[in-house]
Amino acid sequence: MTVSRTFSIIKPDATRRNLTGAVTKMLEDGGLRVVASKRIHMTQAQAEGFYAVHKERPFFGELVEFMVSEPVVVQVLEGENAVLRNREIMGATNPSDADAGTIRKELALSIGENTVHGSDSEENAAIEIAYFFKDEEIVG
Ligand code: DAT
Ligand code: MG
Repeated sequence: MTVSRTFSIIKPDATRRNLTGAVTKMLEDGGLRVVASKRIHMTQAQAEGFYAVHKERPFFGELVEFMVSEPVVVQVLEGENAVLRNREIMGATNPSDADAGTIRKELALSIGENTVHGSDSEENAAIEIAYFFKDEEIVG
């Protein structure tokens, strides 16, 4: 068994609707363990840096504006094939394309306000974890 880590954000649409616990329960029920967690209000610079890969996309401004609109909960998740497992639990980016039982199908409001972020590769997971957490904040 290969235990690995991924990075997750419970987005503003979820914190606003008091769904931090509901989202976390779906992650835990899916086999992932929260090994670091903090509630933060992202700055504009933090959000722009985090989503820099999308800066040429037409939705970039809207995405950054949304991510700084309310607090978020950033988390490090651990489990077997954590990156892939988390993407399965999250469901497709657009909630109308997501499978039943996934976080986005059950809880997301729209393609923009889609409740959770999850790293898309092991390499990006390491970069994203380091963007928000110091090593000593992660307790496995
Ligand atoms: P994911 O979050 O599933 O990895 P992504 O990396 O392609 O999706 O995009 C990052 C976020 O940007 C996504 O969670 C919501 C927003 N987004 C993506 N496509 C969008 C679109 N067509 N319109 C509005 N927001 C979009
Ligand atoms: Mg992505």
